[in-house]
Amino acid sequence: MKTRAAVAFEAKKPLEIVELDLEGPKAGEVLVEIMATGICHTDAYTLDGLDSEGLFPSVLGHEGAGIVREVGAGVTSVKPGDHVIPLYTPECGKCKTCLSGKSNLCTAIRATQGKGLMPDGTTRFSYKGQPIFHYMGCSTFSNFTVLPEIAVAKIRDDAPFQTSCYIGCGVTTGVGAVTNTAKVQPGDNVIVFGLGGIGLNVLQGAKMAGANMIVGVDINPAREEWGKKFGMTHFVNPKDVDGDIVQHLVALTDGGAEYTFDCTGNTTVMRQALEACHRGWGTSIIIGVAEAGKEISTRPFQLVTGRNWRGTAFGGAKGRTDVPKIVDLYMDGTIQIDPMITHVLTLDEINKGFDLMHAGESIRSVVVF
Ligand code: NAD
Ligand code: AHE
Ligand code: ZN
Repeated sequence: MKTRAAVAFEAKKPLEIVELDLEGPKAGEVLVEIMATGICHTDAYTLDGLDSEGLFPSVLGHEGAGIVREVGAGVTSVKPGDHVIPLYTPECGKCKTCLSGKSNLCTAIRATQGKGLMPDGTTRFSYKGQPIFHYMGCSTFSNFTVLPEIAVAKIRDDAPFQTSCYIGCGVTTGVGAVTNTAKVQPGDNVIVFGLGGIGLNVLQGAKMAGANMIVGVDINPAREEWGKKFGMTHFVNPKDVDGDIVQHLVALTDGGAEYTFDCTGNTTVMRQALEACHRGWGTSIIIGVAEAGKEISTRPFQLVTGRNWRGTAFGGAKGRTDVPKIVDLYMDGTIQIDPMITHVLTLDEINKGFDLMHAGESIRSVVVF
C-alpha cells in the first residue's frame, strides 16, 4: 500500500513529505493507522545527527496513537479496529528481562530495532524502490506503519488520539520516572532540571506522589509559569543565580533533594543534578538523552558520600501492562495532558513543530493525520 510520511532523508535537513510504499504486516506484526503523533526532543536529537544509532533515510516519530487496520499471521492479542499506542519499549513477557520483573527494557527485538529494521531484518517502508529505515520500532511520522505485535499497547476506545499519543513517550516517561524508577515518597524534596515536554510530567508525577518541595530549574524564564501549573513550588533560573547553582539548590532544599531528575540531555546539567542530591541518600535520575560522544563525570566522593546515580527509559513502564493504566489516569483526570499540547499541526507542517521546540515556544506539538 501507499502511505504519506515525513521522511528524514539526511541529518540536519528538514523532513520531506512524500508518499512511501509500505508492505503489509508479516507474521507477528500489525498494520496501524497513526491518527496523531507528538514530536519529542529525541526525534529532534536524531534528526540533528546527535544519535549514535541514527539512520537515514528513515521515518522518525515514536509518540503516536492509532487504530489497528490489519494483523499478520499468528497475531492474537489485538484485532483490526483496536485503538493502540506504539511502544518503543515493547513487552514480550518472555525474555530474561521481562521475566525478571526487574526492568522494562525488553530485549526481544532491541537489536533489530536499533538497526532501523523489523525483527526479520527487513524494512516495510520503501521509496522509489529503496528501503527506508524504521525508527525506535515505531515510525509514527507516517500515516500508516507496521509494528511487531509486542510493540503495541491496546487502549480504551474513548481516549482522544490527539492527546493520548503523548502517553507513547513524554507523559509515561516523566510520570513513570517518579513513580516507577525513583518511587518518590510523600514529603520528599525533588528538583527537576529542564521543564519541557518531559520535565513538566516529572513535576506532575512528583505532585501526585506527595512530594514536599518541587523545585524546577530551567534557563527559559517562560517555563516558570508552566511549572506552576503542574505542581512546581519553587523555580530557579540558573542564569539569575549569583555563584554556584549546586550550592544554591542544596541550600534551598536544606542539604539537597531526595530525588533530582535531568530532563535536559546536557551532561553538565546531569552532574549538577547528581551533586544537588542530599548527602547520604539522594538519588539522581537521568532521563535526558545525551549526544553521541558525551560522557558524565563527577568526583567519586559524591557517590562515596551516599549519592546515587540512576537512569530510566520510558519511565520504567512496562508498555503493554502500564500504558492502558496511564490512559485511565488521564481519562479520570488524575493526569493532565491537554494543557501541554500547545500546537496541533498537519503532517505538511511537521517541520514547524521542530522549529517551535528549538525556539522554546512549544511544550508538545502534535501532528494529526
Ligand atoms: P524539551 O525541548 O521539550 O525540553 C527541554 C527543556 O530543558 C527546555 O525547557 C529547555 O529550556 C531546558 N534546558 C535546556 N538546557 C538547559 C540547561 N542547561 N539548564 C536547565 N534547563 C535547560 O525536551 P523534552 O521532550 O522534554 O526532552 C527532554 C530530554 O529527555 C531530551 O534529552 C530527550 O531526548 C529525553 N527523553 C528521554 C526519554 C527516556 O526514556 N529516557 C524519553 C523522552 C525524552
Ligand atoms: N539511541 C541513543 C539512545 C537513545 C535513548 O536512550 N532512548 C531512550 C528513549 S528516548 C525517548 O524519547 C531509550 O528508551 N533508551 C533505551 C533503549 O534501549 O534505547 C544512543 O545513545 O544510541
Ligand atoms: Zn520521546
